[in-house]
Amino acid sequence: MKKILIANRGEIAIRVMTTAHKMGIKTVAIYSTVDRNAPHVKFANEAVCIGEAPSNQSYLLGSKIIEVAKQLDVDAIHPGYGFLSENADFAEEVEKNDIIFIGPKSKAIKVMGSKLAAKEAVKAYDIPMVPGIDEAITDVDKAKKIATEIGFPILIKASAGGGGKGMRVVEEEKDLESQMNRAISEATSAFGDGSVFIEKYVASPRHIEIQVMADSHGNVIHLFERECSVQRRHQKVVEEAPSAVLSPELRAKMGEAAVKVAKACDYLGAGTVEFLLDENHNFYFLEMNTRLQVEHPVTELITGIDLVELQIKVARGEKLSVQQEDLKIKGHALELRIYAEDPMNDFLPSVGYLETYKIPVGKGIRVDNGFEEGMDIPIYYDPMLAKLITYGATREEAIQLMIKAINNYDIKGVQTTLPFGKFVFEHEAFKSGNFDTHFVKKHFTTEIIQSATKEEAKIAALLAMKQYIEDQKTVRIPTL
Ligand code: MV4
Repeated sequence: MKKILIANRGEIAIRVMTTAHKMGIKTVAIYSTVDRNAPHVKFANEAVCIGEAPSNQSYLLGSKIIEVAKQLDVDAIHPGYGFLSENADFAEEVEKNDIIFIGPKSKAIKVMGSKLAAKEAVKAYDIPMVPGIDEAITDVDKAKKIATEIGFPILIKASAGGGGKGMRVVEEEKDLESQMNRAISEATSAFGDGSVFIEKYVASPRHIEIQVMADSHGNVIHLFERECSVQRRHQKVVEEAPSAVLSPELRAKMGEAAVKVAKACDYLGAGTVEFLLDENHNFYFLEMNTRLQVEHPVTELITGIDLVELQIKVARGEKLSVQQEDLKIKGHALELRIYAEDPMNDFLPSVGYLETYKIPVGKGIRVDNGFEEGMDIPIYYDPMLAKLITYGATREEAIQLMIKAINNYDIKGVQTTLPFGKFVFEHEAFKSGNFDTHFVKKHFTTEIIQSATKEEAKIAALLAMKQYIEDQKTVRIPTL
C-alpha cells in the first residue's frame, strides 16, 4: 500500500493522514470548493477538488471519488466517519474497482445497518439483548400483546434507524396504537423503510461501547470500553476510557460479547459494539457501528495502540500483531468534542470566522484538530472543530488536566461547547462517576454556564481595575 485517499475532511482526515505518513504511505485529500484552503488539503501529499460545497455534490459523490482514486493510482480509500463510511454500496464499488476499502466488507456494513438484521445475525451467539421482538411489526394487536408480555414502558425503534433516530417511548397501552403509527410513518419518510420493532424500555441506562478489531485471518480482539453516557439528544459530547463503573469481570464479559458480535458478521477492521448497562449492571447489545468512531482516541491513549495503523495493517491482509492477553488498560483518558455550537442558545450551530484559535499544549494533552485561526467555518458540514483529549494516571488527574486545558483553549469569533465541557467536568455527578444517559437533561441549564461566564467577566474586570490603579500610582515625569 503506497498511497491512500481519505474520503473525508476536518480533524479525522488529518488524523488518518498522520498515521499514513508515519507508515511511509502517501496521501490524497479530496475537498469541496469551500474547503480549498482547509488544513486537511494542505496536510495531504496531493489534493483534488471534487465538487461544490453541499456534501451531496462533493464528499458523498462515491463514483467521482473512486474515479479520482483510479486516476491518481490510489491503493486504498479510508472513509473516516460520517459521509460514506457506512455506505455498503460505496464499500462494494471501491472493492470492485480493485481498490482496498479500509473497513469491513460491504455485507457486514449492510447487516449492521439494519437493527433487525443485526439481531438476526447475532441470535445464535448467546449475546444478551433487551427483552423484545426481533422482527418488524405492523399489527397493532400483536404489538399490544407483546408489550403487555414484556411490560410497559416499552420503546418503539426503527430498524433502519440508529443513534436514537426514530425511537418512541410508550408508557401505557392506550398510547401504543398512535405511537406505533407515528413511528412507522416517520421511519418510512426518514429511511424509506417503515419496519419498526419493540423493546423493553431501559429507563436509566449507561451507554458503554466496546472497541473491536478484526483481521482477515479470523482473529478478533477487543480494546476495552468507552463510556459515552454524557450526550445531549443522542449527540455525544464527552467520552472516557475506561468506564468508572465496570469491574474487571464485567469488562471481560462485555468484551467477549463484543468479539462474538464481530464474529457473527464476519467483521474486518475497526468496529464498535454498543451496549446499554442498566442500574443492576446487566448489559444488552444495542447495535454495531462499522467505522472508526469519533471517540477512538481515548482507547488509543489507555492501550497505547494506534487504531488507524491497525486498520491499515489488517486492510493490507496482515495478521493482528497483538493478542487479547497482551492488552492492558493503563491510565485514564477523557475526550471533549469542541463544536462550534452555542450552549447558551440550545446548541445552535455558531459558524463564522475563527478570529482567534489557540490550542492548549502540554503533557497529557492531545488535540485532534481540523481548523486554524483566520478560517471561516463552513455551514455545510458537521460543526465539530476539534477533540480535546486528556490522559492521566488516574481519572481525577485526567479531569484536572481537562479543566486546565479548557481554560487554555482560546477560541474567539464563534461560540463553542468549551464552557459546557467545563460544566460537565466540574460537576459532582460526573466527578463521582455516578451518572447515566440523562446527565445533561438532569443537570444542565444555560444559567449555570451563564453565571460561570459572568463570574469570569467579573474577575477579569476586577483585575483590569487593579492594574489601572497600579498604573495610576506610577510616578509620572511631567512633560516639559
Ligand atoms: C434504548 C434505550 C432504552 N431502552 N433501548 C439510543 C441510541 C440508540 N443506539 C439506542 N438508544 C437507546 N436505546 C432500550 N431498549 C435508551 C437509548 C438511549 C440512549 C442510548 C445510548 C446513549 C444515549 C441514549 C439516550 C437516550 C436513549
